[in-house]
Amino acid sequence: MSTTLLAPFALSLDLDSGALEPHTTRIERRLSSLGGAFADDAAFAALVAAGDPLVYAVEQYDVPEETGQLICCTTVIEPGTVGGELYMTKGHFHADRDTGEVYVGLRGRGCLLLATEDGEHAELPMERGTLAYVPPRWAHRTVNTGDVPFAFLAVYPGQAGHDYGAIESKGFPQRVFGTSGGPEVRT
Ligand code: M6P
Ligand code: ZN
Repeated sequence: MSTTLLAPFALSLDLDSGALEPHTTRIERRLSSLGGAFADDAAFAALVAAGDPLVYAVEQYDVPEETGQLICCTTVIEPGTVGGELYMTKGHFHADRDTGEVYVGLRGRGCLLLATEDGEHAELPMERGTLAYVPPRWAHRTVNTGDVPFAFLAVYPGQAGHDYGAIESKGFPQRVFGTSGGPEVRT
């Protein structure tokens, strides 16, 4: 099968906010869609009941999910905590494990959590200008470790796909909490 011949395009990426215009998809993830991700179930339930806050949004200009294409999207994670644990993305492996990803930090501060199926783990601090490489076979999740929205650009292969199942059942080996001394990664 040959790759779809697309017309070239250029988008406007706001380097200060992460807004991508135009975009064809915007996914907003509210806290209720992150069930089981945070350690403190009672704090989670109370925050969902009190208004179910927006945790993060992803904007993307869609291209076909096929080999050879590159998917570009931005993610903006709001500042906030659930029982002291900092707001984060769901996190995923790629369904096609043989695909990597590149992240570029745009705004705020974050931490990229990585983990393999064997339990190896790594944590990479991110800020504006950080280019972080997610090698194939590493699950990845981002955490907002600052006081303002944390925004970053992601580019990954069209055939990668998202596998959320393993993370939903096993989680990551590390959790990141906000403390008076700053963000603290606990394993
Ligand atoms: C980045 C990319 C996307 C991903 C998004 C949110 O922008 O890795 O593929 O969808 O972060 O992460 P998640 O899908 O784990 O919620
Ligand atoms: Zn990914």
